[in-house]
Amino acid sequence: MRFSAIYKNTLSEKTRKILNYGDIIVFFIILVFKLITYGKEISPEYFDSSVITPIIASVLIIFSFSFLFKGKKRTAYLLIIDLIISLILISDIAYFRYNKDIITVSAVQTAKLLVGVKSSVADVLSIKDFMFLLDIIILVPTFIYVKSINKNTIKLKFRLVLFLAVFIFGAALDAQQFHKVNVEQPTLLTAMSNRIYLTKMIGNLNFHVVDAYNFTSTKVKNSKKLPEARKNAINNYLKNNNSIPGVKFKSEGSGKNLIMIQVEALQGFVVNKSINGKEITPNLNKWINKSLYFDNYFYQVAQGNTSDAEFMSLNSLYPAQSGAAYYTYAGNTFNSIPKDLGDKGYYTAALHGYNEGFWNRNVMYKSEKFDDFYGQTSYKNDEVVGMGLSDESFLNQSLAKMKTFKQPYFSFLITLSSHYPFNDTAGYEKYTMNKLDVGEYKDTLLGNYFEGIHYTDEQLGKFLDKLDKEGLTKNSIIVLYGDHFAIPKENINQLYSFEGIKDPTDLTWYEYQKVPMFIHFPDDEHKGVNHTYSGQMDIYPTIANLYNISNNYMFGEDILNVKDGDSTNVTFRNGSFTDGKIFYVSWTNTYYDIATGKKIKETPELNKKKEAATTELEYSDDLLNHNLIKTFLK
Ligand code: GP9
Ligand code: MN
Repeated sequence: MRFSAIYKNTLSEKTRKILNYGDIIVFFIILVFKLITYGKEISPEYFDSSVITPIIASVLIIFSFSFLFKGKKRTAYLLIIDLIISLILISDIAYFRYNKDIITVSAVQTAKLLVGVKSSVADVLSIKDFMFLLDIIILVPTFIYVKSINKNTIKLKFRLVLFLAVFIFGAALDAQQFHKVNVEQPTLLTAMSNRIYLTKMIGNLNFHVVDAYNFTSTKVKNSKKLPEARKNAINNYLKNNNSIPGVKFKSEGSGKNLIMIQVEALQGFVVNKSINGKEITPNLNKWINKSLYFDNYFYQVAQGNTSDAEFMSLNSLYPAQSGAAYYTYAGNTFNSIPKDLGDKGYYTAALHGYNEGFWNRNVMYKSEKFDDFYGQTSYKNDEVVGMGLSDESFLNQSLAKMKTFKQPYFSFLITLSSHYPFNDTAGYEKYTMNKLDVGEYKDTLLGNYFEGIHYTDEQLGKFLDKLDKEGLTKNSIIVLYGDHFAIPKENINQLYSFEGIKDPTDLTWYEYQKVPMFIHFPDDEHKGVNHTYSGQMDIYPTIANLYNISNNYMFGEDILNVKDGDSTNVTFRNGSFTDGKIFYVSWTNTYYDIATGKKIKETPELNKKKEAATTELEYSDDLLNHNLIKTFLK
């Protein structure tokens, strides 16, 4: 006691002033250290010095507020903040261990969906995680020490200046980081496709702030009660949409397995196309000839990309207006294909050899009622091509799993290797037995895509042939389709020049947004080409008829039992639509005659169709925003 008193008296005024802030300084250092440790723990693959800036920025903001308090209040502020952050980090680490992803508010909300029956919170936690609480050992004595020398001499004015300076500095650093993310991946902050990467870019604390903001803003936006009349209108509209049961193909799949394969970036124009005398997709071409092939089938994805393709195909609901439905609506009730086939006694499984948390699949697949999700951790990562586990290994391992599934089953497989920017040409070449010579297109985006999709085609061919050999094609219906474009709009001229297109219009662009879709029936039955204009919204209604499922909550139409003429109504998220004869392009408010390729004037009838397309999108939005399937099912 005496010693410390003497020691304190010997401190110069300046040192004493600095030591007055000792608690805040120690708090700052510890927090940054903890956040860096956490970052390293969850994503060593992304871990480099660039993670430090966003961490410092967010800590500076939190830390700036401590200048507003003094004495006991400051100690309380620092302790509470430290505790909250420690608990967040512990939950994050524990969640990561099980889900290989960052925890979100909606994941917490649907917590009961997340932890498998077998694992409890205790299983997921490890003693090591509580290290994040150990800093208390340093913090508490520091607080006591600072309190003992703190004479509360610092004036409020000065503290206010300090607060503002630190806050503004932190906010500016943060803004710079957010700007960087927005330029690099404009939809990442709203759609949250890759949360681990986002966390690296903006830091853990910012991630949780953005997530909480997204969650609350959706909640606030949707808090207004939907009038009963509106609910009834939507309910009636949907009932009407599927009121006439299909006659053709009815129940052809009943009792049979359903194998659905969503192929990464498989675009329509590569089908039956050759380069330097060699087919780009010889295997798909072969299977198309054995199947019912839909050659006017569009992808309809929005910001949710791959996840939107899944969402539409499995639910026949439109993608979210912004962001990804797989993230925003993961807590909703769905009447999905796995749910309805599950009710019929099917075993249902989703298979994808990539990070389980990507596109929030780990959460969403539970809501869609898949019995099981086999993600990255269910596969041996023995061969990497492109973004991750190679399609070859993924499909081989998936087949081995499928052979153990109780029949009848629904297997939903999502491939990966042919992912943009297709630059793992070394990988494609190494693992392709029948190499493709892309000639002058070598090392261009288009050439790389040809190599990538050629590789994937080969793996799909091997997989389908094996299904055949195993006799599985005899008692299964196979549906295969592309998820979305491969060649983005900004590179579309490469594609146009390859195709020899001279004066492309917006209609031309849309005509190139078709993706292959085929349904293979046992014994190659019903093979042929179906030219119906249709899209991803229409898969489920088609399957519903094939499997005798009655689902009143689908916006799409059964392609094999179209009501009027030769098209379903294909509506895109941006309001563009086609009825197979005309094409409306929303961003220029222009109608095209598909047969002539010429622009046409709006007629009252066309205007009505345009309104109808918008209404349908609004209905779908209301249905998702107010979780109406849950209400309707009651
Ligand atoms: C990864 C994959 C890619 O799991 O499905 O999604 P994308 O980037 O194509 O939307
Ligand atoms: Mn994709």
